[in-house]
Amino acid sequence: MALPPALIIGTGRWVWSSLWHLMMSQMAPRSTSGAYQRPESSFRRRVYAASADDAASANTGVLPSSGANLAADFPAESGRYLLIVGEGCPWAHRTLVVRALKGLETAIDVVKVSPNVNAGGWKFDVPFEGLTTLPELYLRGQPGYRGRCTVPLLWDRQTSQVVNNESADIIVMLNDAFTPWASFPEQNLYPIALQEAIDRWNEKIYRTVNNGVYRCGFAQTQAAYEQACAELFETLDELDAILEKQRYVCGDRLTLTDVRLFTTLFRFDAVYFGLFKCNLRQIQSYPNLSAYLRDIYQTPGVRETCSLDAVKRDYYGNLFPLNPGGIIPMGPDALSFSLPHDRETLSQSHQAL
Ligand SMILES: N[C@@H](CCC(=O)N[C@@H](CS)C(=O)NCC(=O)O)C(=O)O
Repeated sequence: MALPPALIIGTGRWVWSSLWHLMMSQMAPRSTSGAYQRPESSFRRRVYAASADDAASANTGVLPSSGANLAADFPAESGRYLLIVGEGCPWAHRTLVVRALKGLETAIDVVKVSPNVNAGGWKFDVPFEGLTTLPELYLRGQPGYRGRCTVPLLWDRQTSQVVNNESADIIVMLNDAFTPWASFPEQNLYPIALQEAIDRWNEKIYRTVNNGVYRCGFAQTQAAYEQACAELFETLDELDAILEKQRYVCGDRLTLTDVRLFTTLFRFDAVYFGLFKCNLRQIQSYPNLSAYLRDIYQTPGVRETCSLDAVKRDYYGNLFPLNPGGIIPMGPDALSFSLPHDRETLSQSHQAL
């Protein structure tokens, strides 16, 4: 005799929602109100410019000061440091964009990881120094490490240590410390004159947009989701209005703020709109934000760091609690990023230096 449908439905809902809460609590730590709380990055050490003259700008105070002169620990050198990245990850993508804009390809190698579908976490695309997974590398750098094993990370080959695994720090170091080996040493994405505006925008855009999309997608209550979603679109509306009059967020030159905003906007319509329920509007329906997104995408070097297929594969294929069927949507069409943006005239200098 068949089971009554109500029993099947009730049991199925109970089992699935219990598992969902369990998996979400592992994947997305939350507050008591169900809001997503991103864990702090564990490694915040700094690569120092070999001499003060080498720094692209004086960025004292940007990274936590460690007191004594650490230049001896992590001096900038060509070929010594590695960036470990996952192509789908927006935080790792920031580091690839800055590396390309500064022209640091010969000074800093990149090693790629991909999601470890069944075990969770990241694994190397090609075994790295005899290791197959990213947690193994973190453990090599710090025996006994029990924190999260995230990308991006800056790895010191010479001392086998994780220098830093916070993208916000790494992009400042890439901008400042490696200028002697940069193909584009004049490219300064964090100029002193704009640092206050850059820091102010970064803080707001991080909270409401970069991490805001995660606060929507990883919310575990309706109220937490609605608050994150409202804050996200309030900032996007504000940015769209600002970008009507100026080419970049902090004026007429490209800065770290634009890089940080870009990697979230690039993923928005393909992933965050649907999977993370950020669906009050698509970026393509914002006239200025969408042209701005195309403008940065078409800045020399940036397009090569972008893979929409990898982004969709990593999010839809691996965030199991959000997409248990694992089906990857076909759209949107990445070709739209190459359409004209017509924003050159907004910039006095007419170029992105
Ligand atoms: N605040 C970090 C966040 C990095 C991060 O969360 N990366 C994700 C991929 S998008 C990750 O590696 N997650 C693996 C995990 O949490 O175990 C940064 O900006 O570098």
